[in-house]
Amino acid sequence: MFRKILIANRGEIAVRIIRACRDMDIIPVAVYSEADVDALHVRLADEAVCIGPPASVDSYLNIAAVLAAAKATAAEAIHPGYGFLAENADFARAVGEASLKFIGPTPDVMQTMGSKTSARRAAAAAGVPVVPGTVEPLQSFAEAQEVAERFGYPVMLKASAGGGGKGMRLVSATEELQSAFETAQSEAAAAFGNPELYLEKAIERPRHIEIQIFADTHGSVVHLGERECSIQRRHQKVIEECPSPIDDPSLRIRMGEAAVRIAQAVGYVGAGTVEFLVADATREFYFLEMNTRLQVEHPVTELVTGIDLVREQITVAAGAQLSFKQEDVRWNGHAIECRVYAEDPENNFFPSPGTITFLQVPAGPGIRDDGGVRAGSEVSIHYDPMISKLAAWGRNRTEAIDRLRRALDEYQIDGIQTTLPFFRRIVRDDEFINGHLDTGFIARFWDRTHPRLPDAPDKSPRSETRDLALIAAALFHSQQSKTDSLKDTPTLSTPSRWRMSGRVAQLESKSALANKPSATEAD
Ligand code: MV4
Repeated sequence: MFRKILIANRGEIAVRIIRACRDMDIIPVAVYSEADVDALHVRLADEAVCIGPPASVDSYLNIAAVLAAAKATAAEAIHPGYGFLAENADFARAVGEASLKFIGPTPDVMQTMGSKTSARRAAAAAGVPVVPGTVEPLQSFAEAQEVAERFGYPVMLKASAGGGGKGMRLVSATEELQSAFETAQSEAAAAFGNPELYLEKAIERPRHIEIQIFADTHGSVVHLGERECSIQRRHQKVIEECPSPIDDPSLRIRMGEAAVRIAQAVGYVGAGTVEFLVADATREFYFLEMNTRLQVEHPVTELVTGIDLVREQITVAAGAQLSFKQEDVRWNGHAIECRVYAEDPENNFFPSPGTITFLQVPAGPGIRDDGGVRAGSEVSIHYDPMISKLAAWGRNRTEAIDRLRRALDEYQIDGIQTTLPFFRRIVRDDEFINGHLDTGFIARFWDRTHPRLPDAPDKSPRSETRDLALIAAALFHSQQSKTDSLKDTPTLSTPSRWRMSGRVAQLESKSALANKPSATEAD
């Protein structure tokens, strides 16, 4: 077993990996940029090495600096976390060449699954349904035209070197194809240095469901069930849950076995995730892509299966067998995770950097917060603005939602804007509560909760200004009702609706006793 592991990452995932090291009596070594000198993961590690200036390219993406830090601290292994160098085959190769252990799959497998076309080819070879479309990159627009006619519109143009929805184009009719083809090509070239595209039949209103798999170096490949990831905003997952509200054991087995077949076919080792699109009505599923890293949303699988995925990654990298067989895996209860971002939901989710002046993290029955910040933390513009993930476990989905609601109401982060108010509304939304999820949920939710009056300008004041204005309105209203006490005027206990820059806001008293109005957007 390793004595010392270097974590080539920052924020909440670095803290998460440090915790697994602590549980295993392994010395955690942190790396940090000059912007992270006071970061939580630096404070929690035994040793910490500054690897460069704030910009990621000069620090967390700086392979030479990370390897030098590992050498300087005599770390035997490197855990890449997710993002940054986690799926960089050159990095995984360089780690091996430096006689260190990369905690993850081999560079070759990482490379194979990193190309969307070679991943589709591997899936098809393993007998796993892929979305109908081209397996090889398109050689010309003429070929795209011919294939689109053959599969029938709508079709999806995708970048071979892409993923996560970047460079993806939905084409609904033949007259749109040429411009979509040309823009997708130039976007793919700009984003990935590779203009190659492939084309698929578009699956309409799909669910995005992924399967967690785990393989050791002794031939054992196991699936740990699914995660529902359909609640996304601009291809960023927002809320993930395990199991999927579909909760269909036969679908879980069929998708799980398909994911295991792919992992076996490519000689996968470590934690991996196979992403599928699921057509809700027919329950047909199609391979999308495979992620060769631990995912952000791994906690919901851990909460339901009781398995520590980071611990298993470390023991498997050290050559041990998986601590469980397929028949040992049990799914107990339901878990839902919200990704808490330093973004302002009322300002088009623009990043909201700044200093956290007050932090109250929820706890209690069934609550887990994987955070990477503390009071005083500087949320900087250099890195992804995700500051924590809040997960709630319950015996069933209803209890998980109730606990998540309680925890979100308890959560308090001052000094920056966050997506917490956005989640507080989602967990009260009927469509969400009913579990009718597909990749269009957020768009529909946003339209429902931000009805734009016909003549309304689309700009709304920043959230705290809006809240202050609404509270002022409520106080004015309550003063009015006092002065007109003789008249039969509605009190605050009966909801009153106020228009604020074209948005309809509902004022209701939080409780008769407090008679302190809460100002929330109308759901
Ligand atoms: C699709 C699709 C429908 N049909 N491919 C999105 C990113 C990457 N994981 C692949 N994705 C999709 N590929 C076909 N043939 C739907 C998605 C998709 C999606 C599309 C639009 C808006 C949000 C989405 C969320 C998840 C998946």
